[in-house]
Amino acid sequence: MKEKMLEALYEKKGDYISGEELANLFGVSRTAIWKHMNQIKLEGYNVETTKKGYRILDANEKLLPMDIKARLEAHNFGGNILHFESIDSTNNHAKKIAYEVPEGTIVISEEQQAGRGRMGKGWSSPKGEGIWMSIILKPMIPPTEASMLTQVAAAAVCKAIREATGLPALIKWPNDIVVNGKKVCGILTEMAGELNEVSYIIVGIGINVNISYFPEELRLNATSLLLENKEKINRNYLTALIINKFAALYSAFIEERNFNLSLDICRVYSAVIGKTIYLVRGEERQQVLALDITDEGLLKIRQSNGEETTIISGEVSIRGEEGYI
Ligand code: BTX
Repeated sequence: MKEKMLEALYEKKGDYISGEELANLFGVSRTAIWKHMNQIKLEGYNVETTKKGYRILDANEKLLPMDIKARLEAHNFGGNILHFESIDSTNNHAKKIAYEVPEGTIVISEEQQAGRGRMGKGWSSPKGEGIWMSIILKPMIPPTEASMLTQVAAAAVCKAIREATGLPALIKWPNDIVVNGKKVCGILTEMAGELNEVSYIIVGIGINVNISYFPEELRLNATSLLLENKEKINRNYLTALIINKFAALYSAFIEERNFNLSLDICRVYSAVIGKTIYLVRGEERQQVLALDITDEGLLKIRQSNGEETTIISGEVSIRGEEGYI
C-alpha cells in the first residue's frame, strides 16, 4: 500500500493528488490514506499536504527503486532493487542473498554503517548524499577474469558522471574515479567460487554525489560531484544511468566476449596512462611510468631500469607525482 501510494505521488511529478483520488484508487477511506501518508512522511519523504491534496516535494532527495526502474533501459538489470535506509555494507548484504536472487539484482542504501574499501579499508558512506550500491552478477567466466568487471564498472561510472555533470571524470586504474585529482567513486569487486568456476561476483560502487563536507582525514583526496559541479544531482537519475551503461558494457563482455568496449573507455579516460606514478606496496614506493592498460585489464608500466612489466589490480596502490593522482 505504502509503495503504491508513493508510486502515485511520484507519477504526478510534483503536482497534487487529492485524498479522494487516492482513496478511490486504492479502495480505502480518506482517513486510511491520511494515516499511510503520515507514515510516509515519518520515513523522511517530503510530502506537502494542502487543501488540494498531497504532493511530493524535492522528488530527487530520496533513492527510490520505482523511480530508478522507470529510467532503466535494460531488462536484465535492476528489475530487482533492494533499498535500505541503513545497512552495514551493501556488498555484505549482496553476498548473503546472492544465491537466492537473480543476476542483476541491486542492493542500494541511503547510508552504510560499515562501508568497505579494498584490503580491509573503510568507505565513508553518509546518509542521503551518495550512491552506495552493489550489483549481483553470475557470469560464466573463469575466476581469473573477475577483476575485469572492475574495469567494466569503472568505464560505466566514468561515462555516466561525464554525461550527467559534464565534469572531466577520469579513471584511476584500477578502481577509482577521480575528478580534478580527487576521488569521487570507489569500486570494490568481490567473488565467490571454485578454482575454475564463478558462483557470483559482487560489484560494489560508492559515489560521493551530494556530499558537501568531508572529515579532515578524507578532505585532501576526496571530493563529491556537488563540490565539483556546485549543483545537486538527482541520485535516482544517476543510479539508473550507471546501471544502463553497466548493463550494456557487461552484456558486450559476457555475451559477445567483447571487453574492448570497456577497455577503450578505460584507456581514453585514464588518469594514469602516460604519467609518472608511484606504486605503493606497504612502506615501499616505486616510481614508474604508466604505459597502457593491457587487453586483460592489467596496468603496463616501465620501471626506471627500462624493464617493462604488468601490474595486477589489488597488488598495489597508485599515487601521482604531486599527490593522490
Ligand atoms: P579503496 O580501498 O580503493 O579506498 C578506500 C580508501 O578511500 C579509504 O582508506 C579512505 O582513505 C578513502 N575513502 C573512504 N571513504 C571515502 C569516500 N567516501 N570518498 C573518497 N575516499 C574515501 C575503494 O576502496 C572501494 C570503495 C567501494 C565502496 C562501495 S559502496 C557500496 C559497496 N559496499 C561496500 O561496503 N563497499 C562498496
